[in-house]
Amino acid sequence: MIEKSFVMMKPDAVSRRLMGQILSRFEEKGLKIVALKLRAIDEDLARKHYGEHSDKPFFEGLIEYITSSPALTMVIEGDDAIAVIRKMVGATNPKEAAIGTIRGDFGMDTGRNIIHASDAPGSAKREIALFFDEDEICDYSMSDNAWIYE
Ligand code: IDP
Ligand code: MG
Repeated sequence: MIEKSFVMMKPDAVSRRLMGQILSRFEEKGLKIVALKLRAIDEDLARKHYGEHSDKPFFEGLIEYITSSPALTMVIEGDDAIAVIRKMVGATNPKEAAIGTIRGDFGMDTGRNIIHASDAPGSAKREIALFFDEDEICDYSMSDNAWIYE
């Protein structure tokens, strides 16, 4: 099923100049970028986005990290995109994430783990609406579609 996922390169990815490399991975895989915005995430938005973790001991540090410097927010589309992207992102702790995944290749610490990606259709819908207006999401077709999908 064609799905949309909310993906965010966190401030460490942007500040370490990893945006191009990471974006290339999604393009090379055959996924479609349908929205993309570099933006500062304010405290209110960060708290809403990570609301499910508000009771965790790492929560305040997480809010500080996410709001510390701009992040690259995206909506990425493709067949089973939510699960495919989570697989490309890798485990939450970059030391445990498989080599070949984004976190496994670029990170060291759970508190600096490079990238966020929606984990299920419900959270994808919620997160996309939190970060993008409907008219910011592009509807277009790729000329290589028949070479990516059977
Ligand atoms: P996920 O991003 O792989 O879905 P979650 O468990 O949902 O992982 O946690 C959300 C984010 O909170 C993580 O990506 C990471 O930035 C941060 N986080 C989770 N656990 C810890 C921790 O133990 N220390 C510091 N930050 C953490
Ligand atoms: Mg999560």
